[in-house]
Amino acid sequence: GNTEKERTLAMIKPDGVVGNYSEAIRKVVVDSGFSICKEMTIQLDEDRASIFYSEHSSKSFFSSLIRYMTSGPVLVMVLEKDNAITDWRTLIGPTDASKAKITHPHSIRAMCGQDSQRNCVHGSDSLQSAEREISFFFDDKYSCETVTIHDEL
Ligand code: DGI
Repeated sequence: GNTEKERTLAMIKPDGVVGNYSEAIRKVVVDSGFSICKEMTIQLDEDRASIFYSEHSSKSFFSSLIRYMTSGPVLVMVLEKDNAITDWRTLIGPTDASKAKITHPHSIRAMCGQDSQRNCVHGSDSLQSAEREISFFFDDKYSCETVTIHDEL
């Protein structure tokens, strides 16, 4: 039969890109068994950042979040592996990077984030979010060649 691996959207946020963490993060990604299917560096504008984070539009931190997310380029990646969504969320650690440094010292956010806003990386939080966020950045849905494993047994 065919086994579909799972995909998630990972993003290195402006503080991560500017702080030169992209290579270190890519190494963690690959060492943790993810395939990087797609990768793109992009400068978000206010409209696009607002749509990406629309679920937070009523929050007090929204305008600050959009200013931060548009302050420089981001690196978006489609990652693929079994259980990619949950495993990437586990690797990046809790939202507040200052807390992550204490509770999850080996997480990516502990490595390169600073606080609850400047937390260096993003990861989709559900299958539904992953599908929305991947198609938000990438239109070629079937371009990841490693997506299907043809089991011989
Ligand atoms: O899925 P996460 O990124 O871990 O967290 P989330 O979906 O709750 O929030 C999305 C982003 O919004 C988060 O990565 C940074 C920002 N954010 C969340 N909570 C706060 C925040 N920004 C500020 N300034 N203050 C917050 O409390």
